[in-house]
Amino acid sequence: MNWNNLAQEVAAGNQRSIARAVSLVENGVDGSTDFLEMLQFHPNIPVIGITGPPGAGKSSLVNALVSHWLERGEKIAVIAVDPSSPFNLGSILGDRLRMAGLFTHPNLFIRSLSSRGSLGGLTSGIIEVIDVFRHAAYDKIVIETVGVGQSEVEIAGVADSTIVVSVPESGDEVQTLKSGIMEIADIFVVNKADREGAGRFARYLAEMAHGRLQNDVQVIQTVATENKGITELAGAIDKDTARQKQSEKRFRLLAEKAARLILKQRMTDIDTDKIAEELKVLSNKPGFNLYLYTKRFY
Ligand SMILES: Nc1nc2c(ncn2[C@@H]2O[C@H](COP(=O)(O)OP(=O)(O)OP(=O)(O)O)[C@@H](O)[C@H]2O)c(=O)[nH]1
Ligand SMILES: [Mg+2]
Repeated sequence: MNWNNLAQEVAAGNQRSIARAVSLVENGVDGSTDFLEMLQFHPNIPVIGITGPPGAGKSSLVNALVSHWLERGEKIAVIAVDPSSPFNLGSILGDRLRMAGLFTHPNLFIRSLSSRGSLGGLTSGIIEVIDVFRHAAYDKIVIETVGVGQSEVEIAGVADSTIVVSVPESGDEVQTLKSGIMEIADIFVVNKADREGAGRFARYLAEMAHGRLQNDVQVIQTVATENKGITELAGAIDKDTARQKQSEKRFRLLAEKAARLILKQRMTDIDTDKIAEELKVLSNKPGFNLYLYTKRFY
C-alpha cells in the first residue's frame, strides 16, 4: 500500500481513492494511523450534523440541501449513520440522491457508516472519516444521524453546526424536547410545514430557545419534498457556520475530538475477554480490589 500516493490522490479529489481511504481508515487497517498523520487539516470546512426522530425528513432535507449546494458549485461529502443495520444504512438517502440524479455527481461523495461497535451512538471511525474528507477539501461535510438514544447528543460532539429536525406534530410530544436536544441545536428545522401547526410549533421552539438565552438559535420551516424553505435553511447554515468560526466552541470541539482519539488509543491494548479470564481467578482471592487491579493499565 502506497499511503503517500493515496494521500495525494485523495487531496486531488479522486473519488475512488477517497472511497478506498475512507474504508481503510474506518476499518483501522495497519498503516492507517500513519496515513492519518499525513493528512492536511483544513480547519475552515464546516461539519454539519443533521439529526431528528425517524421519518422527520432528514434524508429529504439533505437531498434538497445537497442539490442547492451543488448548483452553487460546491463540493459536498455526506455521511449517513445508521444505528441498526450495516446494510440498509442511509439506503433511503442513497435512493433519494439516486432519484434526483445526484448519486454519481462528481462533486458529491456519499458514504454510509454503521454505528455498531462504537463507544456511544456514533460510529467510532467517524472523526477519521471526516478528516479524510477534510483532506479532500470538500466545501461542506454533512452527517445524517437518526436521533435515537445518545446519538443526537453525540453528533454535537463532532459537528460545528447541529441541525435538529422535527415535524409539526412533534409539538405534542414532550419527548422531542427531551433533555439535551435544546442544548445541542444551532438550528431547529420544522419540516413537513405543509402540515398544520408548523408555525405554532416553530414559534414555540424559538421561545424555548430564547427563554434559555440561546439567542443565536435559528428556527426554519421547510417542506423538504417541495424544496420549500431550503434557500432559507442554507442561509441559516451559512450564518451559523460564520458564527461558529468566531466562537470558542470550535476549540472545545477539537479538544473533545482529541480526547476521543486519546481514549481510543489508550483502549487499544485493553482486552476485556482477557481481563474477564483473569478476574475469574483473581476476584475470588481474599483481598481482591478492582481499583488496585486496574492500576496496572494506567
Ligand atoms: N408532507 C411531507 N412529507 C415529507 C416532507 N419531507 C419528507 N417527507 C416524507 O417523509 C418520509 C420520511 O422522509 P425521510 O427523508 O426518509 O426521513 P428521515 O428523517 O431521513 O427518515 P429516517 O432516516 O428513516 O429516520 C418520506 O415519505 C418523505 O417523502 C415534507 O416536508 N412534507
Ligand atoms: Mg434518513
